[in-house]
Amino acid sequence: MLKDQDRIFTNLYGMHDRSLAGAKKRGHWNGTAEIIQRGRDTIVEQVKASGLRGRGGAGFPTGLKWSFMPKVSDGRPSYLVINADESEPGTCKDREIMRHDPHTLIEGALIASFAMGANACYIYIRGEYIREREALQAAIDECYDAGLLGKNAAKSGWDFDLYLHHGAGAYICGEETALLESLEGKKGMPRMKPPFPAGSGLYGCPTTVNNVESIAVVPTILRRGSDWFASFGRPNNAGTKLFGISGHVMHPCVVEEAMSISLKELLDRHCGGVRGGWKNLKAVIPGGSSVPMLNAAQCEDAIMDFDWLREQRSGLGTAAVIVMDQSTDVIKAIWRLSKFYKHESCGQCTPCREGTGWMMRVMDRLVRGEAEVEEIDMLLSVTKQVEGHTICALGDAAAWPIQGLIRQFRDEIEDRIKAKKTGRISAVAAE
Ligand code: L3W
Ligand code: SF4
Repeated sequence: MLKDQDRIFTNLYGMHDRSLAGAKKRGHWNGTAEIIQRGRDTIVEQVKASGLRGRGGAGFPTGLKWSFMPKVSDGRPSYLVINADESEPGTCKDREIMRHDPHTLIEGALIASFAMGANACYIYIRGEYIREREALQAAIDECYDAGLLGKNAAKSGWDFDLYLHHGAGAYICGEETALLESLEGKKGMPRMKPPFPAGSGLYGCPTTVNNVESIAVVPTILRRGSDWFASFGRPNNAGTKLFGISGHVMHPCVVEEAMSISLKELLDRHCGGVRGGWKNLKAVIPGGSSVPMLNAAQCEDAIMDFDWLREQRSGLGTAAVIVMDQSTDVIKAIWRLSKFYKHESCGQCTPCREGTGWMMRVMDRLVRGEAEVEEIDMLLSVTKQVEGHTICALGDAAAWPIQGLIRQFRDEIEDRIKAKKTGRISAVAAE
């Protein structure tokens, strides 16, 4: 278990002093100028050595991503954009950072921007996060007043401005290129990649888009050392990590733990275990709504990191752990997600626009048991035609949970169809 002294986000645990004075007491903004004076290359190398992988869902190595930014400007400015559009169903970890520890994020933004040659950073915050944007804006104002932002920020010799931009409620704006479009004042529609943002991002300029948690851990990594961060978790899965646990546990919570903790320890230690005991567990979505669920047998041995979950054909995603006990109608749970993805598809590419509608309509019948058994394979084939054939990852995200449902609970889907045909069930509420 992670010891208290190794937690980065200590303010989540009861103190709730998010002021600059409180942040300084916890060690933030301590020696920031000295960190910056290590130089760009050293900072990037230290982040690489820490093994930090992006905390937004894809797990791309953070230091490597930073190294794609140009070392010498061709006249275009470089930007850091922080993705705070946390909208993945089940996910609320970045909210905790912005609400309770905004200074950790702001200090990280300054250091990361310097390391990428950016004099400006935009934080794109989910529109519904009203209290969080108030907390962040208050912290940004405090920093300008204290000389930690602006010209010669924190006496580092680096000029740095930080802007907070509010989203307006579209899930797709959490996709990095849709976010950039939205930031430019356009409709939030994903761009084709390549070019990746490091080559052509915000206003056609070199840009790195990083998740809130990825940036907020950087100052502590650079203070305590890459080896310290890399000492947590299995190889290639380094660090401490925020997990947001919801659903059928006794005490849902957001908690910081060492990467590669077992699912059992995570739930028992921090959430009072599964409602009705471990034997009552039916399934777990381990990383937000876009990743396929694990069945109870897989959960027995589950290790909460990128590689173990990928080997199980699931994923760590946003580390939003959604626990479902035996009372759960898993078909209905995934039907609800398919409605969500249909609604949030931006509609610009055909496999996603049409496929999400197809998948939702078949799920509509499956949840009521009003389909033919053969339609299960037809649905699976539709998911395969969507997966990997779209401009952005929303198509995959719509396909994968359905694939997981069919893989883990085909019997339950077939039983429902048979029960409906023989009159054993009359209707399943699908509202
Ligand atoms: C330069 C290359 N850059 C990749 C960069 C790329 C991006 C990052 C990861 O989706 C997933 C998605 C959701 N040269 C590069 C390169 N990059 N190759 O690396 O890229 P990618 O395409 O693997 O993923 P993505 O498009 O960032 C993210 C999943 O996360 N997800 C949840 C998302 C929701 C939230 C939220 O609510 N906050 O994050 C959960 O699983 O489905 O699969 O920066 O540019 N050759
Ligand atoms: Fe839009 Fe869906 Fe295509 Fe992404 S996959 S660009 S959300 S239509």
